[in-house]
Amino acid sequence: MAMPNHMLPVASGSGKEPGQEERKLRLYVDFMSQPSRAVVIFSRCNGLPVEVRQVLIHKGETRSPAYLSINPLGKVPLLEDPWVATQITPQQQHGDPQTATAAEGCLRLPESAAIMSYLSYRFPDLVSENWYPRSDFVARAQVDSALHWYQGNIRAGAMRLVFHTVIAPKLGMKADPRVAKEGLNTLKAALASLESYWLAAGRRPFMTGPQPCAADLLAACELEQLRMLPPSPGTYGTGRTTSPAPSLSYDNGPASAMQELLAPYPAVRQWLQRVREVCEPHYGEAHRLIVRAAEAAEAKAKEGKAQQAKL
Ligand SMILES: N[C@@H](CCC(=O)N[C@@H](CS)C(=O)NCC(=O)O)C(=O)O
Repeated sequence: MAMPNHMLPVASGSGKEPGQEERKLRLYVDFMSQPSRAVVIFSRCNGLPVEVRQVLIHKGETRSPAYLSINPLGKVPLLEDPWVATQITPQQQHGDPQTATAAEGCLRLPESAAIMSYLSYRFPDLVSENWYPRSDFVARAQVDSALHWYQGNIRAGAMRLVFHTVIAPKLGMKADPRVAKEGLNTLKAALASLESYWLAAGRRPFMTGPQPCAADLLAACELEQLRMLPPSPGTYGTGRTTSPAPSLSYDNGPASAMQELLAPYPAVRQWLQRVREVCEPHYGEAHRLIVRAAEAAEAKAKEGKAQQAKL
């Protein structure tokens, strides 16, 4: 693909040029962030020359002046490609548009879906077409369609539910139970569409076909966030979990609220397991922190119950 004029030529393939050290791109992430994990897993599954740098949300690092200077949006993930220069417009510099002049800077890209699409074109020799198609525009449109749907449905539901149930109090923010409930309703509708439309009730192994794409990764990582929900039988569904429970053998983390939510959707449960298996060992590694956090929360809840029982 022709490179726009304002960009410097970039190395293709592995990121290595003869006689040069490996040129690494930088990926700013927090492993508690679902789109961050998806981009890390994508990079590792495809063997990309990407250095992961952690920015801890709970420590306020996404709002620190140092991080805001490279990403004024204050969000992770962010990809930095030091080998691609872009013209930064006066508006992007946040300076006075009357006096500021355009400056050279390196490419800094927010938004997980855009990052995965960029990496697919940036490293065409490494990223297999199924993750984000380059040559088949119909296949690409299908993946784009799944990516857009994920943002407005799976993420919109799960993120609001988890944020307004567990994350907000942890960050010292006010949780709004009404928003959590709206998130739960959005998530249930999204799970029903994932089951019947995207996975064709189990006839389609992944969201857009026989192999996983970027949307499968994002949606799966978003659903893993449900591990953080406190067990509360009956809150998220009928109170029933699946029997047998979905295989969580790779980590054995607590997941009862998650199991309750996924109970009515057999194709979704099988698909989630498939995504995990296809992406191992990177999937398990990227989820280690969230599994540990969920285990700690469960232990604390049990301790609280035991204390109450003593009173
Ligand atoms: N749509 C964005 C979402 C980015 C986002 O919301 N990131 C959250 C974590 S999941 C974040 O960085 N929050 C930190 C903050 O708001 O300070 C993507 O897919 O990359």
